[in-house]
This record gives sequence, structure tokens and C-alpha cells, in this order.
Amino acid sequence: MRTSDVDVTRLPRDELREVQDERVRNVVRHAYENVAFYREQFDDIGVEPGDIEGVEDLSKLPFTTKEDFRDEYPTGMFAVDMDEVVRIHASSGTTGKPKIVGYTRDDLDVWREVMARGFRGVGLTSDDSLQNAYSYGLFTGGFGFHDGATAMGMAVVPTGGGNTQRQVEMLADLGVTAICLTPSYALYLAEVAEDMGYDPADLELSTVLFGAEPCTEPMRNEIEERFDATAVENYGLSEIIGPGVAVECLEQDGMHIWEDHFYPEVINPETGELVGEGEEGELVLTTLTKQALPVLRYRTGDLTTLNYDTCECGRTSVRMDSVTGRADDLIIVRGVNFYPSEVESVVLEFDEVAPHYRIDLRREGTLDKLDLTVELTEDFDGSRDDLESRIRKRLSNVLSFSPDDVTLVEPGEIERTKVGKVQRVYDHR
Ligand code: DLL
Repeated sequence: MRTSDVDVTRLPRDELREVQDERVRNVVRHAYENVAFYREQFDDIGVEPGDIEGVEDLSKLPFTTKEDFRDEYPTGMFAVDMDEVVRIHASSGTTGKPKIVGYTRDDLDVWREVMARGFRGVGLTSDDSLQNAYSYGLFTGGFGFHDGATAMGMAVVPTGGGNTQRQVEMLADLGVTAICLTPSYALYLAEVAEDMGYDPADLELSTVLFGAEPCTEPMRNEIEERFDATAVENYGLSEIIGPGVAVECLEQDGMHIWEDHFYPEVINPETGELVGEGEEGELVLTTLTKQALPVLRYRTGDLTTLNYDTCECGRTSVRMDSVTGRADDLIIVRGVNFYPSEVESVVLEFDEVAPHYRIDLRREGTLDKLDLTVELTEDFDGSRDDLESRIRKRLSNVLSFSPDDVTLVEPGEIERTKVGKVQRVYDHR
């Protein structure tokens, strides 16, 4: 069955399942026949491609991990010869070799299609223009957005990351209607625009497409207010395709996973068992159509929850919540566990605080300590002691934890990320 993007996101779920089952059979066979890594994995546990009759059977297979990508560096996970590969990207982790990913011509078509689907889903048309402030290069953000927007006929302004004053000039002078960038860079861009004498809300921008790093609801609200635009989220990762695995619609009620291409499962990161419907856990993805780099049961490390209810927009595709954190980002201090995003949600409840903060973890003797630095807004003129103690109290109510040190700093003092992904947690232990 051929699926077009008009119908597939609204198919009754049992019909979607038929599409997925057929595709998973193909991708499993393709991976087994062409990637020694998968063949060995299957043979080790005595499973044959024919044993996987549909997505329900995926749980018979082991997970694929980031380490597997590193072990197979650079192209051991590829299932086609290099002459069929037309694009390479890479995802750089904080440590070790990057994960190299490859695409055939058809893979690029799929990528364009899922990106364009996301654009159309938020009302963008070929009449819109998109300023692409994601970096071009090995990172998938730049080319992923560029190709999808070009395929749709939008006018792409390929600024890439950084050079923020120029970004502002382009937005203002060209009357650009949509922009894509990380949420932290969106806020920085607004600040620079203000410094240059523009009110970001007066720009023509109607849509801000953000992703590539976590963003809490208060942070999104701030972006929407600053730019007087609708801010919609995009999730993805290089190993699976890049941006465009899942995208919000205008309901802003979870990101639709394009399930005809990417099959999601959620597991308990400790045990590897599937969690119950609607429970939070680590997202595991299987590519259903990728040729150059088929990936079976990939542990993304990203924590989320899936919602299978039909969306108000009419789409039946499963929706994932914003990523609350990565399983490996969990902060454990003096026996209390929490994610940086939880600290962010609490801190941004305070109107006196700007959406910029950092968390420093250090060790004193045998004790772990956590210092929180938050930035004040321009118009703050209250008592610092009072604000500090209210932030502490609120953190301690919500997270059962109070930082060792809370420092309030002047606007602009926390360093901004101009290219790449923001870092908010610094572990000095
Ligand atoms: O960041 C792809 C992308 C580009 C997505 C632009 C959206 C927009 P990688 O560099 O391989 O790919 O990083 C993937 O980034 O596993 C998540 O931990 C994180 N990530 C991506 N999107 C989101 C999001 C791109 N919306 C890793 N919210 C993923 C939170 C995200 N984290």
C-alpha cells in the first residue's frame, strides 16, 4: 500500500498498523541481510527475520544503542554501498567519536516529506518564507529544515547559526514569516533585536519552529510572547533521520510521530521492559523505511510519554510529550533525583526571573552540592533576599530539594549559546 501524507496521518489505527507491519518486515530483512551487526545480534539470540511478522514482534529483538554506533564507526551500520549514499551527517556527542549517518536518494525524499508535513501541519504554505537559523554542516538541523522547506516551495533564508545581528536584519528587512532555531537561541535573538531597537513582536514572524534541545512550557510561552508568534516544537535525532521524527500541530498538545516511517516504543530505562500506555519512559524508535541506515529498536535516551488518543486536529498518529530530559541527565544530589527541566519549570514561574539559568554541581568532601544561578529581568527592583528565599522554598516544595547556593545575577550575565545546543548543567564533580 502506498501512503500519501494527506491520508496517512489520519488513518484509522488498525489500517496504519497494516502499513507498519508490512514495513517492519521489510526493514528487518533489509537490516539482517545487509548489516553484519544486526545479523550477529539476531543469530546470537536465535531469531530470524521471518520471526518478525509485525511491529508487535519487535520486542523479540535486542535494543540498538549509541555505543553500537560508536563501535561500528564510521559506517558499519550502513546497509547499502557507498555509491548509493548521497548524503552524510554526523551527531557529535560530548565524548568520543561522532555517530555517522547516511542517506540514499529515497531517504532524503522521506526526510523532505516528513519535514514538509510538519510545516503544512502548522499552516505554512509556499507563500511563507523560512529563516533557517540551524547550523548547516554535519548537524542534521540545517539541511533537514532547508530541504523540507525547499521541497514545499517556501523561500528559505539560509542564515545558519550565529551572526545574530544579521539574522535580525534579515527578519526585519525581508519580512520573513517563519524561523527555525533552538529555543535558547530564539530568546537570545529576541534580546539582540531589542538591543538593536526592534520590538521582536513587530516582526512579520508568525511561526517559530523550535527543537533540538529541551524546552519547557514556560520557555515556549516566553518565546511566543516575545515574538507574538506561534511556537511549535520539532523532535528528532540524527540516528533516526534528523529533525522531523515528530512535530506539533497547531493544537500544541504533543508532537505527532510520523508513524508510517518511525515506530515508537517506550521502555523503563532501568529494566528495558515496555511501560504501560501513557506512562513515562525512554523512547525507543525503529525506522520503517530507511534504506542507507535502517535502525531497529534504538534507545534514544530521551524521556517522554505517548498519547494514542485522536488529536483535536483529527490526526490519529500517536503524540509524544515534550522530552522531560535524557535518562543520562538525571541529577542525583544527596539522594534526591530530578531533571534540569524540573528546575527550569519552577524557576520560570517567577516573573522576576528571565529564562536564563545554570546549574553547577560540585563536591565538597563527600557531599554533593548544587548551585543555581538565575538571571533577573530588566525591571526587577524588589528585594533579592526575598526573591531568593521564595525560589528556594518553591524548589523545596516541588522537588523536595533546596540548592546550596542561589545566585541572582544581572540581565545578560549568563552566557548565551549562539550556535549549537545550550548547556545548562555543569558537573564539576
Ligand atoms: O538535534 C535533530 C533536530 C534538529 C531536531 C533540529 C529538532 C530540530 P541530534 O543532534 O542528533 O539531532 O540530537 C538529537 O537532541 O536525542 C534529544 O536528546 C535532543 N532533542 C532533539 N529534539 C528535541 C526536542 C537533532 N524537541 C538529540 N526536545 C535527541 C528535547 C530534543 N530534546
